[in-house]
Amino acid sequence: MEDDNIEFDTGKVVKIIAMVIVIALVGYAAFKMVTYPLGTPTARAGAPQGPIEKLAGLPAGDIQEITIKSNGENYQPSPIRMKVDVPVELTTDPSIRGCTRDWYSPKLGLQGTATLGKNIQYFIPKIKGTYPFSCTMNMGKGTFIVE
Ligand SMILES: [Cu+2]
Repeated sequence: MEDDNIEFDTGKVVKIIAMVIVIALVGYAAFKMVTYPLGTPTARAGAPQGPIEKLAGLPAGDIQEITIKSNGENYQPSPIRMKVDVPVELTTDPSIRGCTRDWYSPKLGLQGTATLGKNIQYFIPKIKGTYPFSCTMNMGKGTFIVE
């Protein structure tokens, strides 16, 4: 009689485990939506396509050298200006810290990472316009202006 209270109800245990799993999955999905409102970095890898022509290396002739820095919150300079149809040597400064190390601009078709060492990419901006970018969590912000 007394044992009834501590006996395992297998059906109940299975239900509780199933509930915990569902809650964990829903929580994870909600967390991902909050953390990566514009898609996970993996989903974006290779995804950004915009009005630029990516270059394999340092082009001959005129280039414009641009460095992205951070004031600890947003990207600097603000805005970052570049001339249309002139090759860009874009450096992501390794002094950028925290989550802002990873930035991307889906509209321009660019993303970058600030790591120790050189973080340089070459491209030609092809269409004038204003192209916002942000860290992967959409917190730190910056703006490219192609003019
Ligand atoms: Cu962030």
